[in-house]
Amino acid sequence: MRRVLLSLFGVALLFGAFARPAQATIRTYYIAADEVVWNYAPSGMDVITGKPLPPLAPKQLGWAFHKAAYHQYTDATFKHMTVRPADESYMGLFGPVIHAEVGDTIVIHFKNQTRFPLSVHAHGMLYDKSSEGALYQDGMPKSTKLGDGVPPGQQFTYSWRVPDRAGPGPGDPSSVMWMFHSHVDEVHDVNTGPVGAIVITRKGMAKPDGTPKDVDREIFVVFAEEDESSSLFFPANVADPTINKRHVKAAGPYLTDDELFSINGFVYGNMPMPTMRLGERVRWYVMATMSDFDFHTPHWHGNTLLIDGMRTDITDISPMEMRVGDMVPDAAGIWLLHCHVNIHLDSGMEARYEVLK
Ligand SMILES: [Cu+2]
Repeated sequence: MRRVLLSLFGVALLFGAFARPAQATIRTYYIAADEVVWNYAPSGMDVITGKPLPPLAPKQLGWAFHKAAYHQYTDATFKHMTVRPADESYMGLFGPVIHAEVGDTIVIHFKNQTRFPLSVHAHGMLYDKSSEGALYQDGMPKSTKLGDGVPPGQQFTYSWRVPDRAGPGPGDPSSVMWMFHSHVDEVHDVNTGPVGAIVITRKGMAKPDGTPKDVDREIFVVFAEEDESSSLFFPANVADPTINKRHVKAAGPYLTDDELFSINGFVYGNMPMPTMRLGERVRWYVMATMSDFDFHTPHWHGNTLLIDGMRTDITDISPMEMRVGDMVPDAAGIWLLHCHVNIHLDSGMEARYEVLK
């Protein structure tokens, strides 16, 4: 009898240990997809050379287009957009950035404020089929598919868990980046614009806001060959005389010269400069989107980085590839950051960053 009681006591202790609530944080974000008119070269200049932009190609609509972007909002009313600080204006079309620590759960309240069905599909996270945000025949009942294509004006809540395998691996620094984007009609959705980032910090390495403790400044850059003739807005852009001022005729897809080799939605140095200070621990999150040939070789002038444990000032990214690089700048000044693929560089895939004293 005594032995039975003891084992029951043991089972109770064990149960207690497992039933103790985990130290997990729920990170809640309100994100809408909004329609914007986006100008890739708002200064109207080639800021790198100080000269005018190159002349429009014969079938180029212009430098500005109707696009969609994800925006963060303060609450469930989706009335107040979260104000992006001035020092993050360089992020342009890209964002928002979600931060979480391994063990957390991320909840995204999504509202589609555009005219097209769109979704939020996350890379790297652990989710149920209903939170995948990708539309295809996956054997699931229709009742689970609302998040795979949220109709205009409607909302959906995605829930993603952040287990170890969503966080940094043994060779990674204290945080890794994943992307999220719309995946109803993936090729067209991504060229329409909405793409954001998720930073996952190693367990025990996150500040309360989820950013890594051993980093002073995080910088995000997306190298994207934006094919505007693959955008969902393509017919609307062609038909809009404020966008298509020269009335370029385009009867079907791929009939314009609108492939913009952009960084965060900017070409020819129009990206506002991200700034950092000498000696700061700067973490660069770099990725490519997808297009006909979204292979890029970002090159940082002036300073070096540690990527995959190796020292470099250049890296390579394939379509939708994501990379993390750590820089401790020791050279002050304004420095070029550009793609080393010649045709991309010639087409304006260049920006600058500034290291302050
Ligand atoms: Cu490139």
